[in-house]
Amino acid sequence: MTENFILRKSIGEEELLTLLPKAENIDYWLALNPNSTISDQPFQSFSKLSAVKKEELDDYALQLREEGYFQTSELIPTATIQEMRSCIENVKKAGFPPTFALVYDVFYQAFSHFDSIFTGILGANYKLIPNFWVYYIETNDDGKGFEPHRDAEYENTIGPDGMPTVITFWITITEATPLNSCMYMLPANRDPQYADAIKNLKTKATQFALEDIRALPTKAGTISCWNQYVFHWGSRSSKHAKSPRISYAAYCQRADIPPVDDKVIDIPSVLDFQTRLSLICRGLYRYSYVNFEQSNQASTILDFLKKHMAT
Ligand SMILES: O=C(O)CCC(=O)C(=O)O
Ligand SMILES: [Fe+2]
Repeated sequence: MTENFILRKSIGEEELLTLLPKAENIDYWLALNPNSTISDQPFQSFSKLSAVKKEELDDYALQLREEGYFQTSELIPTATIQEMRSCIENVKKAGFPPTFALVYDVFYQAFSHFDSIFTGILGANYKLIPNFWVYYIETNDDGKGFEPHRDAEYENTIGPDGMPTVITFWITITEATPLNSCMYMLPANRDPQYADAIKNLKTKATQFALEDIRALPTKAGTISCWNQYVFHWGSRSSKHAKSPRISYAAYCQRADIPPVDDKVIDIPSVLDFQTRLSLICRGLYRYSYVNFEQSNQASTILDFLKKHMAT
């Protein structure tokens, strides 16, 4: 494991340990959210909805090239966002890390709404890299997002045209504000160390001016995308915040470069319950590995995650 993994996020191990056996049972999840489905083909209803206008796409591509990120308008319908939120709230109330909500179809069906943007940015047949995480930032002073970092898992993923071949997508399920932990971004063109970061994943961000930090308040149902090297973080929440900040994230890559990771998923494709569980376990293992390693229950949890990752 590299230094990258130390950055990541904490999990309540003791609670998780007692819950793990339930996680293997699809009926448990279906009963937990009776209005949501878990089918073998969550992309089945996949259709090219809401094609984005060319001028809009050109703007996104330009900002991505110059500043390393872009954000869309609100693309996901309210009913879909509400279903996602119920799934996440119920999974969390049951004591699981919110990332387990990704067993439900709705999070994959939502690709219908992003498809034209991802295709415009990454080209046809782009792939999902299932580095999953669901963020649930509580409305208190302890709540905070993921600390300042570059995603920096893969080097040299900027093409000759300046466009990324891999993007992170981060989708808001509630509105993100400075009070409940929105994203903060150092635009690539304000970061003196950005060019080095593309080649050297360990490059820090220590030379920028504070006034160049940009807050990204974001409405629910919006897609934010950034490249692997732009410096960013989820800020600290406040007890005065009215609503938790909830979002989910993963990566996509172009189809015409070799897979950047060990798991890369076609869209649409079969993605049954077992596979989804294995990908959720992979995300938890990958991004919480250090936490688990330090806890007393670590070996049981890691064994569970590894068993499912192998399926
Ligand atoms: O939501 C957050 O706090 C951080 C998200 C992030 O850094 C990412 O998805 O790359
Ligand atoms: Fe990140």
